[in-house]
Amino acid sequence: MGFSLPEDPLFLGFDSSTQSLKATVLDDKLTIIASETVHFDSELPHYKTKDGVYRDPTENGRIVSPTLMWIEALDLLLEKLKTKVDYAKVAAISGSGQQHGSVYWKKGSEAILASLDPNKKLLPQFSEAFSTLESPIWMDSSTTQQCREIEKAVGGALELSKLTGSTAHERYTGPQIRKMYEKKRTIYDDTERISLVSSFVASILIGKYASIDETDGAGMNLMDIKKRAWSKIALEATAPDLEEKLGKLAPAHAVAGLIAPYFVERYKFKKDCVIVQWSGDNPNSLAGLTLNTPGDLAISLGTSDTVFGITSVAQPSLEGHIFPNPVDPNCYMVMLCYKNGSLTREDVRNRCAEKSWDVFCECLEKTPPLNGGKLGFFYKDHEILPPLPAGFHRYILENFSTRSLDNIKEREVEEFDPPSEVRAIIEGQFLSMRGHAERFGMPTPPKRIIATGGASSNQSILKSMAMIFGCPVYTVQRPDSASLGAALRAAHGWLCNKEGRFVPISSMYEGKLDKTSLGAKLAVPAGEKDEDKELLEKYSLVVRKRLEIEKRLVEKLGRV
Ligand code: ADP
Ligand code: XUL
Repeated sequence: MGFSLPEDPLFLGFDSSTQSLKATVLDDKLTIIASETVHFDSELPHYKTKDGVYRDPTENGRIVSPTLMWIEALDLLLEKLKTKVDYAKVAAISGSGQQHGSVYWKKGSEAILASLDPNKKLLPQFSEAFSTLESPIWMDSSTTQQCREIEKAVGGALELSKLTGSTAHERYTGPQIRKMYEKKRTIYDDTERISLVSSFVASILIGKYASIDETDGAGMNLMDIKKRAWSKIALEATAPDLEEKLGKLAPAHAVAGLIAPYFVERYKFKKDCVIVQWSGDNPNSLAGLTLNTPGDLAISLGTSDTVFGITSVAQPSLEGHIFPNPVDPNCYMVMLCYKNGSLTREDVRNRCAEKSWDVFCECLEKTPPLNGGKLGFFYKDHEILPPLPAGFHRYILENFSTRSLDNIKEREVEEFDPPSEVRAIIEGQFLSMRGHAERFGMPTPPKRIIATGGASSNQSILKSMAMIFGCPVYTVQRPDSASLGAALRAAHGWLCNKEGRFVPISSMYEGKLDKTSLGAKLAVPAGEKDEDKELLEKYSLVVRKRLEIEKRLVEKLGRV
């Protein structure tokens, strides 16, 4: 049975990401009718961010973003978008936020949210609303001590993972909050509400504190993944009086509230426009890519690189993350996350390919698959997976034509020639993703991969992905699946609200996906020739060799 949407409505999805704020607007046929972006570094240069963030020179691993920049970006985006979209037609809005980042609302700020003056921009009205103006974000790696303390308090890393879906990770919000409590007690005590980036923007849109959604909430080391409720044990292990500062949890498809009068008066949104719970960027991408088959794998190549899929059983382990599926309350999403994604590819492009993606592609095309045994580990920033400090490690595999792992030896070298360096970063990233995805129980080989994120527009990169994983690679119409997913979730939340019950999201596009802007298109077919299969076998060997070398690097350089 299909569901029809109201006549002529529009659905607006935002994505508040590391480097930009984006918006995608869908009509009732689920076709993209408009999109817009505000790029932080170039359009809001007065915040002096680099890649949307500040890397604190005085504290190793501390990375934050200016909270007010995200608000000014919203002012600017709404101004830019109003020339393209009739806001009065928007039936529902939802959004996506970079995961884990946190915002600290000062005591008394809910009153600010409730009384916004439509004659003024948002920015000046929030200057006194936060107990700190610097939001810790997902790139931060300064909370190792707090991670170990929390794990110890709950009975170990595996116990925490079984409870919350992940072992403690530096970027996760719980360890970040604990650090705030331990090191900046006044800020913690002055705070009445802690929001994630997702619930923070949703709060502005509804004019009161929005709940944290259960999916993004799983990226905090604070939520019981099975009960989808705050875990008392994890809360106590993190900081006192935390539950009241976090507020309630809500499912991702729930309505957070009606749009605040500010937006009705200033931008002419309709009073009955609903704000559907915002969620994290990876969960929104999962929705936007319409991932609903366990054999499908999605790879997002954005500021961070992520690999994700869906599963009906939650089996948290020491590696990877489990979150509730944002569009299906009966299942979960599994995910791996790499910090060294696009910014590290850009670093290699700038050093070895004349700062040009075209030259970067030429390098990839003129070097052979397997790179003559040249294997690279490139970490411009402290890496999450594996947990290794910044550094570059290059090896040449010898006796590499053999079929046995034991015979392959590696020799460390200082540098590669520029084209090989380019191939080494791309192959290295995909070999690692494949190895860890297999270890985490994701399908091998996947039935197909759907690629998204800024770098998924690069065909040469996708070709390497198809070769290393041994499956076809699909892409979506636009590489920005997070804001698209948010727009789709806005429509889904609107529908569930109208029906007064949960409605499967697939009912909105089943049988007509290709006629919407959501359909995935084949970008690179799987190699079917004998030589492709032989190549895949060799890559399988290199995956194992890479994990072996990686383990040694972690033993030598990683943190305890
Ligand atoms: P975010 O995670 O902030 O949403 P995006 O998904 O928008 O990031 O990706 C932005 C990144 O996309 C840029 O940092 C850039 O490195 C990368 N990118 C853009 N075009 C290409 C290309 N042709 N080849 C490889 N990478 C690209
Ligand atoms: C996921 C993660 C990153 C951010 C990027 O755990 O840390 O993918 O969500 O915005």
